[in-house]
Amino acid sequence: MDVLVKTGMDEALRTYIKNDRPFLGICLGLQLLFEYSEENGPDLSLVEVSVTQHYIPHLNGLGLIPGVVGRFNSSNGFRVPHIGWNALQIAKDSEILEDVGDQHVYFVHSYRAMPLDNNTEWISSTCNYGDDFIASIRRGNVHGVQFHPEKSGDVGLSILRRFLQPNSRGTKKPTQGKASKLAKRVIACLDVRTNDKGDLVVTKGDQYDVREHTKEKEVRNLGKPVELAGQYYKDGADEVSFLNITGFRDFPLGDLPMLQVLRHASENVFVPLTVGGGIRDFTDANGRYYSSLEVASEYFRSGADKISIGSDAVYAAEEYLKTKVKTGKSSLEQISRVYGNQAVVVSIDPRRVYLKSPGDVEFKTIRVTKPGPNGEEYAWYQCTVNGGREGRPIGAYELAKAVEELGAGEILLNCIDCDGQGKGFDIDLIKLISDAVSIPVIASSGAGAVEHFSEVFTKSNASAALAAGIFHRKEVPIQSVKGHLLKEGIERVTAPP
Ligand code: 1PR
Repeated sequence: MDVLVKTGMDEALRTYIKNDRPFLGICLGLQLLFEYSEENGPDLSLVEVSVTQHYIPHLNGLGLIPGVVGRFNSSNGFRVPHIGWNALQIAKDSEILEDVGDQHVYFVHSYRAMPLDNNTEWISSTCNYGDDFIASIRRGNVHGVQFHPEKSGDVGLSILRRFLQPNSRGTKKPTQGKASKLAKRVIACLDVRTNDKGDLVVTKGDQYDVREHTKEKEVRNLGKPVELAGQYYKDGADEVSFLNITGFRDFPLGDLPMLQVLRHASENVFVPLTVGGGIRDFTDANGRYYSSLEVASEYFRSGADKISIGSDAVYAAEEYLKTKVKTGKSSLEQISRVYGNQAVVVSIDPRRVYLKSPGDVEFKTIRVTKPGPNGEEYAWYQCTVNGGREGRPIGAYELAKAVEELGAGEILLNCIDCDGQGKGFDIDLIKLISDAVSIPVIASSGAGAVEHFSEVFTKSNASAALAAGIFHRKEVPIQSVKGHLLKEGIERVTAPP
């Protein structure tokens, strides 16, 4: 809205829409049609200077549709942001939604507008997430959708096609989507780094060791990042993550191949892309300073929908727990302030440390399901930085709660002990963290069979499960995971007809 007002586009848009010219607003593009939004209070001290110069404290919308865009209420047990695939309840004929039916579409947002008596005439569909909120509007040639058609796979592409080519719209009545819950997501993860020959490859470690156990100790090469991402999209992955695993030492903006990977992948992959690795403030060899916000912005511009912060989030959480002050200066706070917390994932790399007694450390301790090698019944999960190379004085539990307060929108929960072992997710850890926070948690590390996915979804509150090795080695296809979840009655993304 700030940019629209500054450039005079707000008035032009109002006139354009009132004249019933073709319009499709996506996510914020729908939200700005309402009267005003509660998002982004006037806390100017936390905003980048370039943004504050033109900052409007009370964010008015275009005021074309009655209603206020407010925050989801997380107190009723629903995790905020609302991230993932959900179904629509069609309220009226919208033409562009004709092919949706029972299929899920992808949402990622913390704010939404609600149906009111005086805006019902606009509403073409709603979605239920705790409450029924407005998922799309339509009046004449004016459309708006809260979800992301450009990230909703084939069904999303059909929505865009129907908008762009009105002649392709039929007279078919849209079929009603059946009531659905937010689907549990299945995510394919690509750990990416340069191998010893200088090629960017997808690699995969055992407990984070990505080198072959041969004399040469080469970096394991499991394929090319863009090709594999495209393959996983076709196979039905609900999201794809790229982790630039040597980003902690190689500056990502110097590592242009990673940006190119994102650009090329986003040309063919129409589900959300997350990228992580190396997001921090950096001064290059020529003394030029880059803020973490610049690094993240470059990733977003290259096609990422979410960025993931590892090491830098650990330092920020340690500082926050020590001082109890939110400085607004950490990469996590800056990026979530500018891009919204739904765009910021924190990747945690914990290692299990067994204990004889729960009082042995100052960190949150749990009673483990399986005792340790010396019969220990307790453990804590120590966070690490730099790809597991350095243990830090903070537990995964303390970190998760701190980063939620600092503005993380989601947690990617790895476990070094389980990584690449194929023996299942660390349910003790995932239960601990997913019960501790109200943002979505992605379970990661250890998937070896379809049953491991249903296990993690039934025994913990994880919102998504991520795997790498079994997909790269073609041991378990993504579709078998989804077929299994369907059989077990776990809500998962519906396949196209
Ligand atoms: O610290 O902000 O630069 O971020 C670095 C990122 O790179 C972090 O997200 C960190 O988890 C990741 N990373 C660093 N080193 C490694 C490594 O493997 N040597 N990969 C690494 C982490 C874990 C998962 C893996 C799952 C599933 N890999 O990404 O994909 O464990 O594997 P599985 O299904 O085969 O068990 P920063």
